[in-house]
Amino acid sequence: MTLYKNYTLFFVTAIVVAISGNAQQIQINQLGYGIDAPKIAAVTNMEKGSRFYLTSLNYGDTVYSGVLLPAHTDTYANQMPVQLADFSTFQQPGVYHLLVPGAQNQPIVHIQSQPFYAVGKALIKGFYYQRASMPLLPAYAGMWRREAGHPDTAVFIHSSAATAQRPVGSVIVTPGGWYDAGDYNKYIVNSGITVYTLLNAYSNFSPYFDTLHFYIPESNNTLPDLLDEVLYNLRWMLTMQDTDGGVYHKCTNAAFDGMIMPNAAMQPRYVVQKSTAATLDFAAVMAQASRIFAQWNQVLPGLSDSCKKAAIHAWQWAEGHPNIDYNQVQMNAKFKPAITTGAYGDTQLLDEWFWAAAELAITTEDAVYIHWLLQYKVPPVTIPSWNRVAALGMYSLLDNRRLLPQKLGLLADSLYRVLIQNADALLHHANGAMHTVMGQCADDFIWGSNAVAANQGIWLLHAFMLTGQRRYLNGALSNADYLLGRNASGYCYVTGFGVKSPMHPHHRPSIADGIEPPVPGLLVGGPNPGKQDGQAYPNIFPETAYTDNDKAYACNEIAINWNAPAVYLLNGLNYLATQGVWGK
Ligand code: G3I
Ligand code: 9MR
Repeated sequence: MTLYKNYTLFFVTAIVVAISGNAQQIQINQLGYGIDAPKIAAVTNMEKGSRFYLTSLNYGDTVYSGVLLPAHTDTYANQMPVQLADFSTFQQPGVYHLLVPGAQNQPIVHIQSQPFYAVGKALIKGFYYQRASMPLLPAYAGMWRREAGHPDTAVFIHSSAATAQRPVGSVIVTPGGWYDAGDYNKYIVNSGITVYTLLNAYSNFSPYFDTLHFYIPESNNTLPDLLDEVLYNLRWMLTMQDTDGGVYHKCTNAAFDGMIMPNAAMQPRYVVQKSTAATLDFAAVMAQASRIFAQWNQVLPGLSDSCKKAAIHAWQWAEGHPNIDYNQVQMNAKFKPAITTGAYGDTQLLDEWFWAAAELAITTEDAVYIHWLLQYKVPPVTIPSWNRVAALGMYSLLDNRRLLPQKLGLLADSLYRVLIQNADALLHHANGAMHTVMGQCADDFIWGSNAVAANQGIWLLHAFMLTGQRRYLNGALSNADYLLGRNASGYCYVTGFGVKSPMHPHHRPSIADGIEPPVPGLLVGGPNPGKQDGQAYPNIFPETAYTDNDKAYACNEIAINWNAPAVYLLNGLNYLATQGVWGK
C-alpha cells in the first residue's frame, strides 16, 4: 500500500476546474461492482497519460492506481474525449474513493459480492407501487402509502367496443392491474411485454426468485413474491377479454388525469375497441403464464388451465380478425367520446403472430401453432419493445428447446444463430467511449431508451446462458453500469438509488403526494433527443438528452415496460453473481 500524498493538490485542482466549468467528471456505476467483475469508470477531458487512484475512504491508503486508457470521442454525448479507468483486477471488497487529479468529483466506489441485490428487489417492488384499485398500506409502502384509486368496478363499454351482448353504456368489472406509467391508464399491449419479461425472469432464475421477498401483502403465502406481483396484473388482463375471445386494447380515461393522486381521479373509465395486437399479446402471455402457473396448481387450482383456455380463445379471435389496428385518430373520427390517452398503435403484426404462435406451440404442442411457425418466415428479430415482440418468442423457443417437437428443430437452429449473431454485433460495437453496449448507435436513444439498454442486456444474458461465454455476461454488466451511472448524463436512472438519481419523474403519485423523495425503484425513460414533451433540455446530444423535470415525459416518465427489463437484468446478474460466474 502506498500513500497518496498529493490529495491537497488534488482538491485545489478540482476547485479550479470546477470554477472554470470544464466537464471533467468521473462517471461510475454508483451502486457498485462485483468482486470479480469488470470495473470501469469513465472520465472526460483529462490529460493524456493521467493516473487514477483508488484510495481508502479517509484518503490515507492508495489501494490501487493505474493510468487512464487512451481517449475515445463520445459520438453521441458531448464529443469530448473520454478516458477509461480500468481497475478490474482489483478484487478487494470494500468502499473506496476514486481519484483522478483534475477531475471535479471523487466518487465513492463500492466493490461487493452482490451490488445489485437491493436495487433488483426495489425494481420489483416498483410494480407494487403501481397497483390500481387497492390502498398501499404503510406496512408495505412506508411513507408512500396512499388510498386506493380507480376501482374499475364499473367501466363503460366505449362506443368503439360495443356489441349486441355489451352495448354502449353497459359496464364491465375490470379492477386491479398496474398503472402503465406516470399516467393512470392500463394498456394490454404494454402489459403484454411487461408480464412476459417478468415471467421470463422467473423461469430463467427461479431458484433466486423462489426465496426473494420484497414485502407485499401476499408475502406470507406460499407463492414467490414475484409471481404474486405478476398475478395482480394477470388477473386484470383476464378481465379484459370479451366473451368472443377478443381483447380490449385498453382500460382508460377519455383524457389523461391531471397531476393528482389516484384516489382523487374521478373521470369515467372505458374499455375501448378490441385490437389484433392486444389480443395476440394477450394470447402469448396467457400461454406463457399457463406453463409457469402449472407448477403451482395446488396453490392456484385451475389458474393454469384458465390461462390456456383464454390464450386459445384469443388466438381464435385473432384468426377471424387478423388486421384490426388500434388507430386512435380513425377511431375518434367515428366514435365518441374521443380518447386521447396513450395509443400503443402498431400496424406490423407479423411479430405478434410469431410470438403468440411460439408460446401456444410450446404450451399446447398443438399442430395449429406448430404449423403456423413452420409456414411463416421468422420476422426480423430486434431488441424487443412494446411493438416489436419477435424476440420474446425467440427467447421462449430457445429456453424450451428441449421440449419442442422435432419439427421445430430447424427453426430453433436458425433462431439460435440470430440470437448469437446479434449478441456478437452488440459486443462488436461496445468499444465506444464509455465501453458500454448501450449507445453505440443513434437509434438506441428513443423514447424509453433505458429499456433499450436493459433489453440489450437481457439479450446478452440469454447468449451467455446458451453458450457459457463470459464476454456476453460482461456486455450485460456494461449496460447495468450504464443504467446505474456510467453514462454521459451521470445519472443513476433508478429512483431512490445512487448519489445522483431522478428526483422529479413524470409520475403522478410522486408529483402529487407532497413527499420529497419520489416513489423508489422506478426506472425513468432516459435520454431521448426526440423531446416530444416540448421541454427545454440542457444538452442536445442524444446520450445527454435528459432532464430531471417532471414535465419532461419523453425522457423522465417511468413505465412498467421499462422497469420489467431492469428487473430481469439486475436480478439475473445478481443471481449469476450468487452462482460465482462473474469475471473477466
Ligand atoms: O415506429 C417509428 C419508427 O418507424 C421511426 O423510425 C421512429 C422515428 O422516431 O419512430 C417510431 O415511432 C415511435 C414509437 O414510439 C415507437 O417506438 C414514435 O416516434 C414515438 O413517439 C413513440 O413513443 C411512444 C410514446 O408513448 C408516444 O406514443 C413510446 O414508445 C411509448 O413508450 C409511450 O408510452 C406512453 C403511453 O403512450 C402512455 N403511458 C405512458 C407511456 C410512457 O411514456
Ligand atoms: O402524462 C402523460 C404521459 O403519461 C404520456 O406518456 C404523455 C404522452 O402521451 O402524455 C402525458 O400527458 C400530457 C399530454 O400528452 C399533453 N398535455 C400535458 C399532459 C401531462 O403532461
